[in-house]
Amino acid sequence: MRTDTGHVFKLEEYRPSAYHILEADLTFRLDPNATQVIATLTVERVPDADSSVPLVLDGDGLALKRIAIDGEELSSNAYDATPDQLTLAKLPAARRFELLLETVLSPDDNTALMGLYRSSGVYCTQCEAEGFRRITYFLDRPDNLCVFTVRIEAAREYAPVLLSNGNPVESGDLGGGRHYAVWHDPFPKPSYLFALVAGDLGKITDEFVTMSGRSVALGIYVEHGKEARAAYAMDALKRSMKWDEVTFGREYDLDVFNIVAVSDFNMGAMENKGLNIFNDKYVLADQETATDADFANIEAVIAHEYFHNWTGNRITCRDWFQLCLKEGLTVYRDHEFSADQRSRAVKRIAEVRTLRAQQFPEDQGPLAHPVRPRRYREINNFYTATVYEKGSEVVRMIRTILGAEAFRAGMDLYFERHDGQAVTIEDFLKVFEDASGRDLAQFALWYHQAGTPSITARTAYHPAAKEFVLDIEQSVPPTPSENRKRLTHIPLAFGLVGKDGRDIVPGAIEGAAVENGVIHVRKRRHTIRFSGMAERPVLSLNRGFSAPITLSLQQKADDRFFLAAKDSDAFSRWQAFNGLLTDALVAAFRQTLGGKKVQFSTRLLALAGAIAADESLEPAYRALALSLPGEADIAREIGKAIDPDAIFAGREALVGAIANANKALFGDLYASFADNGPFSPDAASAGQRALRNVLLDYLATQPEGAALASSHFDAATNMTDRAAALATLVHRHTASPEASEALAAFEARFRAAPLAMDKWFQIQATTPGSQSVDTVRALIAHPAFSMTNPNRLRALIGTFANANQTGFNRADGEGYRLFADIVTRTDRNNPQLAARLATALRSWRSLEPGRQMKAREALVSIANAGNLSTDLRDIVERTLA
Ligand code: 0A1
Ligand code: ZN
Repeated sequence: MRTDTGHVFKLEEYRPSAYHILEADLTFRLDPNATQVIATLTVERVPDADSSVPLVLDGDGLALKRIAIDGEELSSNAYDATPDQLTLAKLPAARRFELLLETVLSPDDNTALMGLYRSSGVYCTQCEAEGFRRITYFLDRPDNLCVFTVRIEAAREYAPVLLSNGNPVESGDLGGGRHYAVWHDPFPKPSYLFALVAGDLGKITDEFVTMSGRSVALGIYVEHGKEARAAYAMDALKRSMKWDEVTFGREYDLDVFNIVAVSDFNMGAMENKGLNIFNDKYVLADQETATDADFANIEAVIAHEYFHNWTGNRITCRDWFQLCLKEGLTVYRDHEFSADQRSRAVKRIAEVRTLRAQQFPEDQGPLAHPVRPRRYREINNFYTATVYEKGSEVVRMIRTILGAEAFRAGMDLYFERHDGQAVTIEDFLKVFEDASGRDLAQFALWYHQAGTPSITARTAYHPAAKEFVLDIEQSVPPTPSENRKRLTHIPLAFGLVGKDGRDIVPGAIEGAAVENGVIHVRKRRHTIRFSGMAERPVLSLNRGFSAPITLSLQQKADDRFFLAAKDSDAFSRWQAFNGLLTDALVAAFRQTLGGKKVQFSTRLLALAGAIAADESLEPAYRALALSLPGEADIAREIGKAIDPDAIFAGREALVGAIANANKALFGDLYASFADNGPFSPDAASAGQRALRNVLLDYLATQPEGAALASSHFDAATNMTDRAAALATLVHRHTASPEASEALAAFEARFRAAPLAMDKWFQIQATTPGSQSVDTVRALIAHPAFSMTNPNRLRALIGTFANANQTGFNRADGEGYRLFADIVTRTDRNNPQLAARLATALRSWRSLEPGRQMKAREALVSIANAGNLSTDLRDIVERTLA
């Protein structure tokens, strides 16, 4: 493992390379501890570069066995090879030459899961962002586009399946129990998209006929015996391929498209050209082991990786500062796909909840960075919610500003102009300017400036003048190393809602550009006058969350209740109700802290009942609306001096109050959903299960709650219901015999199913209260747990740190200490995973002073552990700064 050099990479220091690797012919002779890699690279000096410019190739922990140029072995004074770099100072005068490199690798010792490693005996690779340099020396940068031909040799018994990028060319026997396969990818690509898989895997196959009539052979490879669980992923793949043709005119370009599921993977999945490699949790699903959320995630991740074929692979990033170019855009595309496949309003609400829960705290804490950062020490630490989720919101805003048609014209131009190139955010914005004739210079600040902009708004109605006046002010709070912010272009979708719930169309509008229901806020302050308003409207602002901002709108309670019941925009109705709940929860927190009795308005409790029973709303929507803001959401709203125990108590009080006020109604509704027929993972059926399970959680606060949840658990015929009932039992009736029996039954049933056991770990890791630290410590010793498998570690430790506010933030600091210990231990094997886990401490400064001190001590203990990876040191130092 490389230790930290402290080097900071800067956007302005980007320089094109003097050399280009045009072709790479790679031969892999696979062996668990001594894999031989022979790379024959066709290298070309760029036209105006001098042959005295050395060729410097990236490496990471490599051992060079052989080196030759144009067939001649090099003497040792002709090059300088360290594990992390190969420098060739004496090069042929000819511009083009062939460089041969031989390295030897030990996949079984690769615990970082970057480069070539083995997962459950299967050889696989992960090269984004800088993993290819752990395989051979290379220009391991995304602007070097290269044609790869790959020959894989392995023992047939252990690795009957041999896969790489592109199309299969040849395969055959080598004698001695070994065999080979050759793959060729005609599309020049950066090294981060290289992939190889070899192992003994089961397979399902299918076919997709593209819009121009070409047949593509589809394959999904999984562990033997798990083939049936890949069917949903295959269906999602075919729907994704079709959708990209219909929605963006994008056709698939190779003869084959393969997906491989592995059980040890640092992230969700990887878009390697023609050979996507997936964390198996985003491939495997059936009703027995996967929840409805798992099915939805599989659909989204399959689509995401597939969509990268155009947004990422055919058009890639010039450098890693441009990561959002492919990620923000591809997330936007997968969001749209899911919205089209499911319910648009429900999908949007879920996206906004995720954005607020994950990106807002990042943007408001020590790890804040622009969507396109200008600096990094370790690029692995920039696969963040800001780059992905806020990056997607920025693309969504471009569409809002331009309108659907000009946006599509811009995307068409992007594909036409930049196919086969490695480009920048400036290139991306330019296509939309060219396609629409609009100036996006001010808008571009969304990419360059960190921080969540905030809008404050006030309204007044003047009946005599029939005028409605809206005052808007924008500001962006300072973030680390960016004190002064500039004003950006914020597209605010809005409606002026009349008494009957319908939008009123105003007469003249003055004070800001307003087009198609969108206010274009560009200045610090705007006073917007709507004339011809015969009645006082209620303002519905930032509809559909058209801009990722925080909004403080001074609005009377009556108006908010009105919007929650009447707004014609479903998202805004949810937003209004969610805002009312959040305010009630903040008030409950303050009452708890002040030792006062916690009280809620009967109107709010009744509205919860009305939403639950509103047949005009789809069940999935009702379920989301009734899922109260989480403890972390409430903490973010409060902002400082957080006492998680008081937040928890206030939230529990509201759950109880809603349940008490709506007992009979919830009971009847719950019963009405009881028999929902044979299982189907479709969105409508999932919505019914979601609503029924939310109702169960409320009903479980009542005297017969444990018995009800227990029978729900026993009667469950699918994982969604089983896991929901288990969570309700374990969280609401922690010490009850029903909870222990259900935990034992679940464990007995799924002991040998790791992805299902992850749910068992997660549910226990999120049990509220201080004793959960001990529960987590005990579970670390459970035979199904593993300190090296990323999914297990995230399920138990990641979930505990991110989703158990009262346990993790235990007042004596024991949660932090346990966490710091695991993070430091993980860093020795897998720096990327350790660094990601460590981000759970990013909001430590908003805690009350006692916990703040304890959290800081934990961070300092990690920093002082010695021999930290660049990944972990970068996160810990920025968090403490
Ligand atoms: N490009 C992938 C994300 C990814 C990034 C780094 C990885 O290294 C372990 C793996 C995957 C995506 O957006 O899906
Ligand atoms: Zn991606």
